[in-house]
Amino acid sequence: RVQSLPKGFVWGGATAAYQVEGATKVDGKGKTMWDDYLKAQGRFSPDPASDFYHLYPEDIELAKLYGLNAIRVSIAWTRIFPKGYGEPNPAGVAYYHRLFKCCLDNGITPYVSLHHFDSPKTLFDDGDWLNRKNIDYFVDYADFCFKEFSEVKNWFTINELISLAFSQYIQGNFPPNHHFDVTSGIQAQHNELLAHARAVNLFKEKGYQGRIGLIHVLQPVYPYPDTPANEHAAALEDAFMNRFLLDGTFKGEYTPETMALINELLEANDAKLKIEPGDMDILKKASTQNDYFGMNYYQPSFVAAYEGESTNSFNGTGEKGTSSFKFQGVGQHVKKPGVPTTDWDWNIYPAGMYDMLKRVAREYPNSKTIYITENGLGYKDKYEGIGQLIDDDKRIDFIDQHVEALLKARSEGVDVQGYFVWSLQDQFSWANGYNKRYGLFYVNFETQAREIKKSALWFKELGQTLKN
Ligand code: BGP
Repeated sequence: RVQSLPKGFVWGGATAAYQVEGATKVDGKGKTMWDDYLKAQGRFSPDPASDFYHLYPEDIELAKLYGLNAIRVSIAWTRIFPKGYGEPNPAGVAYYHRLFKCCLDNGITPYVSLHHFDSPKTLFDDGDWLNRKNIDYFVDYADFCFKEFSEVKNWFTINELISLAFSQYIQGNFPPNHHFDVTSGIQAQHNELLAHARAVNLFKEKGYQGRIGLIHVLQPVYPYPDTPANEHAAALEDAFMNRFLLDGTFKGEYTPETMALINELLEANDAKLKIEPGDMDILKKASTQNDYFGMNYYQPSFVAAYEGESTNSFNGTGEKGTSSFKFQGVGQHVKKPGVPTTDWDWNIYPAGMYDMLKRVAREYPNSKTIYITENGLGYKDKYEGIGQLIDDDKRIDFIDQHVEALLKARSEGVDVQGYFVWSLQDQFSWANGYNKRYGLFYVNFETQAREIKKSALWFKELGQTLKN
């Protein structure tokens, strides 16, 4: 077990606006790409989620009580600009000032993302990130927030560019539910990178105070079994999931080696990427100006070569063994014996975090300081009644092993300065609903009462080592 945290370590919990706030129809909020979609789907509602819109003082208080010194939150674009652009909505602006004040008053530093999977519905209908006009609107929104919320000193532009592109256009579990639409999948990645880069360049040009970066979820891809053909499959998937975005972010170019892999993957799928004149200059300029890097880590994939047609099935119910993923001309996901998986078929593999931290530090020095901005275990926690401690030893083991991997990388020179558990409290999961819980604090979604999990006690104990 991890015994103590390094001095000055950021020890936080993560949330995202749409997953915790609820209150999707109040105070002038505009619709996101999710509202009508979830309603039509009829599986679960984003209201009231964890009702963080009203209960944030309680959750911040809990964070403080249980030894956290930081929180990740995101601003809902549609609370500020209900249509994504136009006149700002004063009630939305006021809400975030109240939230940030509450964090700061309690000694909880807010780390704030501008986009966490919740594109405004109006812009989504117009093509979302595939429409370059979206980039202009995003930059205007970012500029407004930088200026308005000067109490925020730690910014992230976009959360998990790949998850959005991949879930929307490849895996098909986020709206608009395309499967293996590879052209859109790669184009969305490039366009999101441009939006990020333009926001960073603007932040620096205008001399805003504070730090800025973005968040990538990194998913190491290992060949299994380790043969030359499977190694190549792993390299192809890695290029699509990690390398293209890391290159674009921290090198300001897609290197020839990266593009060779990407082009092979595009050709195998009859797909195209369009880069317009000037795009690469924007990426280049931003590539050295990120102040830090937020790395989310959950799991690796194990991959074997695959030449058949693309097909997949997404496990969004927690019925173990129901997922599959086969990507034409790229590879197929396989299970590696001995690697445990969750009920949602996610591999549990802490060494993957270590490998990725080392790789980023080695290959992308412009990433500078790294924070683990999400890591955690989705689990069907069992409610024990009001005031009863919830036993989540599995989660403690998971977090403990990952923090250990982080500290190992750190002891070998990787500049990693913080860890945010996903998630602070139980919340709404985009494609899985409410039975996939991640929180340190249990949320009774019927009553909105919070209960303490054992993992919160564990978190507190380690948090206390920061005070010594
Ligand atoms: C990340 C997202 C989060 C969150 C988490 C867990 O990709 O940034 O928003 O939901 O993964 O994923 P899930 O809810 O699908 O289990």
